[in-house]
Amino acid sequence: MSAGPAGGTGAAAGLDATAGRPDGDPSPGWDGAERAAGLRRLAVATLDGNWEHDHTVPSRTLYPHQWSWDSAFIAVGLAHVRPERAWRELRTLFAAQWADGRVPHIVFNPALRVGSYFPGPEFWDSARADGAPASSTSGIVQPPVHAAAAWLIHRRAPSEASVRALRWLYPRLVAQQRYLTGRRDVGGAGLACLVHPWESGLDNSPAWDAPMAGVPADAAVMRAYRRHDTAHADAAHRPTDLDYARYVAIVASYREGRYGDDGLAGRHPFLVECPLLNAALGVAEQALARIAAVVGADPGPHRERAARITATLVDRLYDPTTGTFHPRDLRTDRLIPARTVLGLMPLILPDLPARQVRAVLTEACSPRFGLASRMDRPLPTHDRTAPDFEPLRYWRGPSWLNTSWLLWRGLLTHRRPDLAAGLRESMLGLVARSGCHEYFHPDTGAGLGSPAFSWTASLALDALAEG
Ligand code: 9WN
Repeated sequence: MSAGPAGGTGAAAGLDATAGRPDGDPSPGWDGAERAAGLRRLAVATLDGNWEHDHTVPSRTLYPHQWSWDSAFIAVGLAHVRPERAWRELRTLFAAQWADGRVPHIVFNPALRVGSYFPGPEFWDSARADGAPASSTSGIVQPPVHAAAAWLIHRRAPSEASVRALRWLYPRLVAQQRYLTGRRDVGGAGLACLVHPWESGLDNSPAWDAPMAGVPADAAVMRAYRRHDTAHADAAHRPTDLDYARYVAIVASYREGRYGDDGLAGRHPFLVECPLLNAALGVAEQALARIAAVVGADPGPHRERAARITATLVDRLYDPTTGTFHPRDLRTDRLIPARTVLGLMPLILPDLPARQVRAVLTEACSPRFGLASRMDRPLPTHDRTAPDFEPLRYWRGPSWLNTSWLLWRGLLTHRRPDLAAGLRESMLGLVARSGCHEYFHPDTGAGLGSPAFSWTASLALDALAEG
């Protein structure tokens, strides 16, 4: 393996970065400084346009509230251009943290009219749950990428203000971890489980087809609701009405128990351990160890927990016969066979054992995902060779910048500058050609979904700066 990633920042540029970059200038090597500057202008304008007094909306049309993991990705990009806003983004999100430590996947903006998103605050009805915050939120979570984001922001420009921000965030990030590894350890092995496909962030991934098939629901239920997404995006690209009926049924079941986690194993219709959510959990402990050292807390327990999470992830979610990671369906206690981009995500773990690093790289570079130092097509979200690969439908094939960015950070961590450079070039090329779209056609690179999507803008900024 090569000695360090392009740009020479070594393992420092992974999600557990140990050193920041000295400046915010885009890499002059990226296809000409002018092109990089144009991209940067577009990204900043997109983020500014989506700023909403104390947070950034993922998209003004499709997603007009605040989303949890979006905010973490957004903050990473904002750190390069609007550092104060990066901290504000995280503070606003964590101000809506529940008493049990869960960070809700949506924080609703009370100023918006009823019906501006489905399912909205009236559907989630968080006010009836114990320990919910004063603001209306959803009751489920998303992958905990926030501690890593906070660390990247601080490393980007360490200052008194960033140390203050870390001090405020640290106990909240610890509580978030405690919730996920405590109440959400339904399998009892030390990993967190998803109670809804939305918690994965890759909502409609083929990985969820098998567990979703067991959720009793009837598409006709959706006649009682008004879907907001299909009014703003092509219905053929979005989940079906039957998918939505199941999404709604799973929320209804969780809401019935007021979002309590006791006894989930016996009563909840969807329980899955996900490689991405748990890899994020491990990286969060690595980041917390570094943050602890800055705020005067003990990094030791975080390091120990990080090592345990990685070992358990390998033990429970790695399949030596396929050579990749798979989600585990806790209702059947079986690995889900679909080979999706989720299987590559544990590469973000700096302590992933060499055998699994090799396996993930082999999988990523196979025709299934096409990772290469010169990529001819963008990284898809599902195995291109699978019969259920769909180039247009949500998370079932198209390319998203966040999954590419996570893999890119993993490649930097594991010192593969050749592959990291190829992926970065592919990511930036997509945005330069098609704009800050929500996602991209995995063959042509055409922009799909929302045209002014925040994390596409922010992660492009981050990739530009780390070149
Ligand atoms: C449901 C906001 C979110 C992202 C998810 C993405 C999509 C919502 C939806 O948009 O999910 O949470 O309505 O489809 O799948 O990853 O956080 O951008």
